Amino acid sequence: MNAAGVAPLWPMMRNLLPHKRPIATTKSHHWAFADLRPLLLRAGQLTPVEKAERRVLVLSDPGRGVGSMQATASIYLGMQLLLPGETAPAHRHTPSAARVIVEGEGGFTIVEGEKLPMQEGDIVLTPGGRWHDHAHEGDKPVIWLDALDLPLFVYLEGSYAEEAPLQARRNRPDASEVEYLAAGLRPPRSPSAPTAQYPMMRFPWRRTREALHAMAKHAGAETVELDYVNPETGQAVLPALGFAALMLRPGEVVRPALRSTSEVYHVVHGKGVAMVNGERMRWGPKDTISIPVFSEVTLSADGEEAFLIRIHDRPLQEKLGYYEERPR
Ligand code: GTQ
Repeated sequence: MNAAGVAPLWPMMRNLLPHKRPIATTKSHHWAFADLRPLLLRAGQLTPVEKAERRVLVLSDPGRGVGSMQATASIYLGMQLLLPGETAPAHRHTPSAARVIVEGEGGFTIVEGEKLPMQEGDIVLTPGGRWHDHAHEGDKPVIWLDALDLPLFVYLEGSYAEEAPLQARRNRPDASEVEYLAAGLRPPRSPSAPTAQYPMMRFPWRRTREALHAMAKHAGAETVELDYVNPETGQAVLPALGFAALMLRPGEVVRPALRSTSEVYHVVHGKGVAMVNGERMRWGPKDTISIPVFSEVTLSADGEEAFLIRIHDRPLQEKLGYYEERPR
């Protein structure tokens, strides 16, 4: 069989097609920001950004072993550092990225000429195929969490990048401060002018937080959660990855349905406990937790309110037609 270039299916059948639910390779993990920050700052001392191109520590899935370049099957996560005055050169690549800003002020990403300021808790998109570079006008380090659908592109043998000089910046605020300042309002569109595929590439945290707060006042027993959407289409903001913001009221316990997605929770604010398939994790501000497919997750906040951003691959799974939720 080996010589003929074939292999029997039957010994592998149940690995490929397990009964009733998939087998997760991903192992849930809690990355404490307090552990990552000193390592990242040390990398900042040792590794010039010109040499690194992107100065990033990748959050490696323990289920895939040391040095793994992914956090879950579909989600790559990296903690990126930019020091005052530094720039990370322009490039574009097939995978899409989003950044959640973790620490610092004065950083920004330029996507196709649009300057997107980075403030803590903001989500900034760099969709696949779009030129982007990063820069920093502040006086302290800036740190953000990169989330990319990179593992899919690597698996598909579709991952590559092109490089270019830094981009010129348009001298106006980004679309979240101009065209899409208020929910439910957008500029009129003429039939001859097609809308941009990614009309809004920055989601300011201040507004997300206000919206969650307002919901929380009237939510009763419901979970206080908002999906990030493309303001023109109401669809997910990127082709494969989706984002949601979750507020836990003081002492609140949230038990989501079992979902077919792999996921990541990033803590913007607050402290609490996560139980993931029976494993207890204590989380605090700026920590990150990975969640394998169909996990039993229970989240609870300590005495004060908490805010988390959830990153997941539901948009991809819906395109493939298999997204599913199962009751606890
Ligand atoms: O900032 O463009 O963490 O291209 C990995 C690949 C960040 C980026 C990463 C990238 C970037």
